[in-house]
Amino acid sequence: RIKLNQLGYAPQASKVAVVPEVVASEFSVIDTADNSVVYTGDLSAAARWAPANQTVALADFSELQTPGTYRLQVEGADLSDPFKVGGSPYAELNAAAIKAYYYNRASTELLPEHAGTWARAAGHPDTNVLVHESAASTERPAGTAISAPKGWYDAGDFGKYIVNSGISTYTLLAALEHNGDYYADQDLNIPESGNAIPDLLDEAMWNLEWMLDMQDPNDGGVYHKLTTKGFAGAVMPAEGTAQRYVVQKGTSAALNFAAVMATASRVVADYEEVYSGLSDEMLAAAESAWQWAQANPNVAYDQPSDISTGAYGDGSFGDEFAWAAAELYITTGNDDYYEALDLPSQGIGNPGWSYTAALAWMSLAHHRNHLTDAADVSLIESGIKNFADQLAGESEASAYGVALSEGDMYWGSNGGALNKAMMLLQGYRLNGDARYVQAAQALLDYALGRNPTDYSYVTGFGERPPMHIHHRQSEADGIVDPVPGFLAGGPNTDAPNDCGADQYPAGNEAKARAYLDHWCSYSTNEVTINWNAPLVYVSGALDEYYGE
Ligand code: 9MR
Repeated sequence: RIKLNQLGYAPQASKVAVVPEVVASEFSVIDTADNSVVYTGDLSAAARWAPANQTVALADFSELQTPGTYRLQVEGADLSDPFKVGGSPYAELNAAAIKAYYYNRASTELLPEHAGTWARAAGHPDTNVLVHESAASTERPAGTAISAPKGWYDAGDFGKYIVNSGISTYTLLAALEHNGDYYADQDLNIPESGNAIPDLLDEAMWNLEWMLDMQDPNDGGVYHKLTTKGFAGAVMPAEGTAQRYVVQKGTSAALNFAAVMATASRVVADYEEVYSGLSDEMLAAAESAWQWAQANPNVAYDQPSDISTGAYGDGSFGDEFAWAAAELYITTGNDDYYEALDLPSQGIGNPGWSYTAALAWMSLAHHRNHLTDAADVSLIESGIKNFADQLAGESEASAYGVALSEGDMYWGSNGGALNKAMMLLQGYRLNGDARYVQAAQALLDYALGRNPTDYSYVTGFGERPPMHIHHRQSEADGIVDPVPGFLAGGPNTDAPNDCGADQYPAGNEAKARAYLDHWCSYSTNEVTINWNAPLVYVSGALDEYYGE
């Protein structure tokens, strides 16, 4: 099959398809309206792409800008799926990717007027959560009941994890900070739609309110997670009624919390008339969590023996310290935080739940013209530029034309791909270099069908979306279509025993093909708040740049 973005392209966008190895050296684009050939071009020389262990050529039809519905034709290959050029091809995708968070809200029923066929009863009120013995303190001994409602379910499970809420909530807030006009009037049809707040912020607030309750007001420490002792089966939220606990305080939780609350503090400050006092409250919460982490700089999460939900364990805290310090610095203008950040010694790699230093660079770059004299703005700019150059170079050297190699095929590879796109867009935001947008577009294309599995990895979008995501509601609700707007984790070979290694196509021979659209495949077909977040950021940014 010819592999391309199954949602299509804005007229000005770069448009590249991946063609399996064929004898032909040319391709043509035909208009589906009358089968006329509207564009012809040369295929690139075929080359091998290691992650798929396949030899492919590229068809670049970026010059085709006339709106319409087309197919790509290459002798020796099947006619491609139809695709569109024109309009705002990612507006609905962006709205759905945000609405996926609404569908994953804990502690509330989803009404038919907002959720349509996916309406469901409330689950997990979380008003009677017990302090697990691993989190016991003098003021809150084991078994103390606390209330920490709302928040999003992390993923296909019903857990609420502070560490993963960190990058996820931040990324949504960054989308709003960076592309505020785009989100100002978006109508997601969520319960808060129509209030004075952008729907994206309303949605983020659902999780921020929960996060605030995860801080122990007695010492500023933050619980690592709120979950049952083990995972629930494939049931609806209302049936997941086992006792929930807050488990362990830790350095990573405190710093993720501090970074997100410092970010949220400056975002909600623009809406003081609605969120009276909340900005100050969030900043105070961030600073007390930071203080707790100063006093407890090396408390790694250590899963208690009676708990088996997600660990999100991370033993290296330098990147979390840097990120929290950066956000506190930007929000307060206090140079002590800039010193604590120690920017010259922070590298930049692709962000992820366990690696957050890149988020410090990203935030500093966005705010670079409003920092105190302490900040080294040229260092900030060169850091972002160097990383974006590296990614653009990877993209241009790749046979698939995407900045992905075998090492990128880890658990959550699709989220990783879109985080690379987000970082490329940080380069574009600095200097407007079109190469960065092209490489970001290629990664979004990858997620939407330009990949070796031929899936568009977002539920409800494209010709061949996943139908059996590892998501309890989607599995248990008896509805054929999964909850829409969720990005499947994507191919990897980290835990093939979930379905049985022999079930996965190609396995270690071709990691980018190791994907199964099956409920059993929690390692490749689960959905999470952290993977959806860069889908939101990137689809919104590209739609804003190129959409109509
Ligand atoms: O995203 C996490 C991935 O990086 C880890 O390799 C994997 C195994 O530890 O866990 C993933 O996170 C899961 C979390 O622990 C629980 N909720 C579902 C998450 C996605 O699978």
